[in-house]
Amino acid sequence: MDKLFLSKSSVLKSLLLVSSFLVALAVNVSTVEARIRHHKWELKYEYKSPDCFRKLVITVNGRSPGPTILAQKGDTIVVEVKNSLGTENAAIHWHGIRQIGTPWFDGTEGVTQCPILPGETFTYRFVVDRAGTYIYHAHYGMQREGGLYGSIRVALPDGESEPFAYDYDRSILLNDWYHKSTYEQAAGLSDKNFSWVGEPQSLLIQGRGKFNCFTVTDPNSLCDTSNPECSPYVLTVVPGKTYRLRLSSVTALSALSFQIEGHNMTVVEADGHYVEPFEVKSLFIYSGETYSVLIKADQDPSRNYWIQTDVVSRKPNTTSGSAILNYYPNHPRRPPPTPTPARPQWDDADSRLSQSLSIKARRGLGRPPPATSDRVILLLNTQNEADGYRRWSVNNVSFNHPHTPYLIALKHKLTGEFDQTPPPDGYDFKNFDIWVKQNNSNATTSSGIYRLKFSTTVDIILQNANTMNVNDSETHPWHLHGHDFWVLGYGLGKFDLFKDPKKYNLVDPIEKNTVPVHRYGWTALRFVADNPGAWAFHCHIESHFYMGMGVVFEEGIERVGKLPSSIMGCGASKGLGFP
Ligand SMILES: *[C@@H]1O[C@H](CO)[C@@H](O)[C@H](O)[C@H]1NC(C)=O
Ligand SMILES: *[C@@H]1O[C@H](CO)[C@@H](O)[C@H](O)[C@H]1NC(C)=O
Ligand SMILES: *[C@@H]1O[C@H](CO)[C@@H](O)[C@H](O)[C@H]1NC(C)=O
Ligand SMILES: *[C@@H]1O[C@H](CO)[C@@H](O)[C@H](O)[C@H]1NC(C)=O
Ligand SMILES: *[C@@H]1O[C@H](CO)[C@@H](O)[C@H](O)[C@H]1NC(C)=O
Ligand SMILES: *[C@@H]1O[C@H](CO)[C@@H](O)[C@H](O)[C@H]1NC(C)=O
Ligand SMILES: *[C@@H]1O[C@H](CO)[C@@H](O)[C@H](O)[C@H]1NC(C)=O
Ligand SMILES: *[C@@H]1O[C@H](CO)[C@@H](O)[C@H](O)[C@H]1NC(C)=O
Ligand SMILES: [Cu+2]
Repeated sequence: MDKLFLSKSSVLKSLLLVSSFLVALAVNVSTVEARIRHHKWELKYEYKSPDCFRKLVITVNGRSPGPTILAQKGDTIVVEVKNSLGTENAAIHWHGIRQIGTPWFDGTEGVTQCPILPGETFTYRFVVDRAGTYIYHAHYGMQREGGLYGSIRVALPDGESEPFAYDYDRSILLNDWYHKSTYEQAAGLSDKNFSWVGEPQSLLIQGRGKFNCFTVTDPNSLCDTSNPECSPYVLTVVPGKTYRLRLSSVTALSALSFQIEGHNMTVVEADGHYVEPFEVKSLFIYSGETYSVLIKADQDPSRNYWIQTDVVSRKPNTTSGSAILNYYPNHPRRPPPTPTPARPQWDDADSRLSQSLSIKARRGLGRPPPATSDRVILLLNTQNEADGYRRWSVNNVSFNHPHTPYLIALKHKLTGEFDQTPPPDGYDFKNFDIWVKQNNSNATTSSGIYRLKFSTTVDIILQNANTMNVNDSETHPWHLHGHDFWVLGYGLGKFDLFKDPKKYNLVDPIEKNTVPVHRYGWTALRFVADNPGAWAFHCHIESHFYMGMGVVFEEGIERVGKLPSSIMGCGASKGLGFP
């Protein structure tokens, strides 16, 4: 018996050896064979009716949202973008991809590249170095809200598995939708007679929404609620199975809630990082954020359920966005027998702050942040006027980007191309009243940037305040390019430079690339400036960034390799990069 047992165990051992060899081989094969994923895209304006109202939409290969990029960690993504927009420039940002070693393919017009001119083809080439849920979208003017966006899903290498189990994986993009063109909106925002974009006309789930066509008064507009382009998105589930939903928000303005009638969701991933799981009935999601949630199809399978998104944080004037959770084999178009779920209270700021605080790194899988930082930058967000124009400013400086992209100007030492005075690291913190209606008509505009010492640790505190309207403060989702940051804390009221850092979470902070700054509140972040390049950090609300709510960080520019000539051609970069 003993002998048999022994020999059995040695057989087992050698089996184990063989299988671990196979695993190692598989790992090596997948690293060696990290694939090149080649995509050919054409951008076009086409008439579409995503919410039943017909308007010109930017499509990628005929679609909006564009095609989903599927890849495995370590793969190289190559996207050949042909700009067939006719009379409009373009640039595409790969949101959440850090572009390590390829800062010139971040896709941020004015920061990392010249725009892609109509008729031209530009090739992006970058490595997806971490598994997770990401997005891509236009980063030229307010072009994203024209419809140029899509999902990126990066899987783990073969043989590695997620710290949670699921049967199926689905990507769902959330968006708000305007009927006016980007140009009408931009013209209103940049007029001295300021005209605000207003609330969106509808909310889209995976590119589909429903506008109430009866309210259309313009006889020339085409709005048809029976158009199949605006039939609701259907998520079909098999009873008993678990689904991983990869939710991303690309809204132009709105903070959203997302819920599925009768089903709780377990949050497991945020911006490509594992979250210590927690359950929600409603997920709050801000523009530029991505989450994975798990849902189990464990409810009465004889019916369908509502999937619903709503505007929160601003007084809504937009009907809910709806989709259908379809239990197989029910008919996918069969409406749920129940009324649509109640909206979460739009002004329930406590629930939103509380959810932000719940998002922690998964135990044992988070990277701890450096214990201290080398530099602290306080960024006060205010609304004001500059030269008679309504603007958003950071430390009294409203951002205007120059004609020559920073990356090129910095690398080629074209010092005349942007303001060499860096914006301030803080503001008159003690005396500033964040609760009072802002009344500063003398903010300055500048193209100055923050120069960070390479490899240093930087803390950023984003401080929110009242706008130029009485009793009004808005939620701003800030997005950092080229990095993830640790979210060290959120608070309400004025940040206290001496007391609040003592309460930072240095144990299990989540890493993210986008965070909300809550109304009248602050958010503290920490990141290491170790990715050579020039990186935008800005409010992800289209009109806010357009109105100056952003900054640029430079780090390690001397380490940036030779810039590809394809990013050049505008401003002072004309003729650069050509022998
Ligand atoms: C896989 O690659 C690693 C490092 O590249 C090497 O040490 C290891 O021996 C390789 N394994 C196999 C099975 O080839
Ligand atoms: C300012 O714009 C509004 C529409 O947004 C218009 O009704 C008004 O006449 C304009 N005022 C001036 C002085 O141009
Ligand atoms: C609210 O929506 C209605 C109907 O679409 C529209 O007429 C009105 O201008 C909107 N109000 C605001 C403040 O956006
Ligand atoms: C969802 O969570 C709530 C609160 O934790 C609980 O009361 C409810 O029963 C859960 N619903 C389902 C379907 O699990
Ligand atoms: C706004 O600033 C102007 C100029 O400093 C001042 O005259 C005015 O009283 C201020 N208004 C308020 C409401 O603070
Ligand atoms: C911003 O500039 C205005 C006008 O120059 C000044 O009154 C105000 O104190 C400044 N605010 C801050 C926070 O520095
Ligand atoms: C803005 O600056 C102008 C010119 O420097 C000055 O006359 C005016 O009083 C300033 N206004 C405020 C509100 O500081
Ligand atoms: C602003 O808020 C304060 C405090 O809550 C309140 O006393 C005041 O009436 C509000 N003002 C307006 C115009 O709503
Ligand atoms: Cu904002």
